[in-house]
Amino acid sequence: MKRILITGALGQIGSELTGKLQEIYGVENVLATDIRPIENKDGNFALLDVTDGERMQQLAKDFNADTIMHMAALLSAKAEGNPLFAWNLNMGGLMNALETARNLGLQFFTPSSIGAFGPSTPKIGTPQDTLQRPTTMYGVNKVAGELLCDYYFHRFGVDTRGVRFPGLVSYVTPPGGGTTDYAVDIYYKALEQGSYASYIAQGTHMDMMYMPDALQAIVDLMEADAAQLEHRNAFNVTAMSVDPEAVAASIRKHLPDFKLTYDVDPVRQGIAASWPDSIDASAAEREWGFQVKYSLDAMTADMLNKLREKFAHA
Ligand code: AKB
Repeated sequence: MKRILITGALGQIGSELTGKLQEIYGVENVLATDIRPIENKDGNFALLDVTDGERMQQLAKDFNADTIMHMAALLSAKAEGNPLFAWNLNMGGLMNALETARNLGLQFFTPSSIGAFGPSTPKIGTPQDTLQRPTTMYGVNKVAGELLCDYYFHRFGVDTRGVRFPGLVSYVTPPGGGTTDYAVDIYYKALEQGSYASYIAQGTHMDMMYMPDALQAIVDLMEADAAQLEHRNAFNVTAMSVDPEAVAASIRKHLPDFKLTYDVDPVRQGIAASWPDSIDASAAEREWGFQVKYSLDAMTADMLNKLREKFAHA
């Protein structure tokens, strides 16, 4: 992996992944693309609507890419608001990225999600290989995407790889339109207002991971010896299983007066209730050495420090 084209480079993961890849492989070896223009960033950038497969392939060819990381997607709550648009963007973009990889012989990465599971999936210690009957458009897209990535490997020999991300927490780019976003918002509000009204109900557990661990997981999987990969795509990865109260309790270790209240949003609560409480990441640990550095408390300490610095410089 040395010449990498990233789609969705201004998104929640893409904006940090771009910097990480530039650090590892060199600024000149990363081409960031997004549908929105980029401002004040180092490195190569091109405008790209991922539903335009011809342009995607031309950009990858001109850049002499050997890898494509397809990050552009509509998240779960937004996708429920506009299911047809979500299908066209999430599936159309993915097909274009897979075709680009197939035609140009590129290594390929795309994230799946805990959203690929549904209410009939085992909720606790959700296995790597299990029942997947999601009830959201986002989940339908993710399951179809996982299958397509496997298909492109078996049918065309494309070196496809991917993980199922849990909710990702970061102080850099706010997420947009996800179900797990409360776990980011809560830190901002803790510092700004000393209180937070959670749209996810008390006792609703979901998996989460701190962004530095998520970025390292992507690099480690892409660098892993292909011979060790039994699964290749959609590896369960997680760092913690938390509900809003657990995050609040962790915040109170730094801000003892922090108050958590509830103002539950039925749409996002319904999605959260259909997802696992905790997933089992042992296949990723076994096959490519997946591990995390940040527990809930370590993440909280870092989030609060970094957000304080960010607010001080705003
Ligand atoms: C979302 O909430 O939609 C995402 C995800 C878990 O895929 N963060």
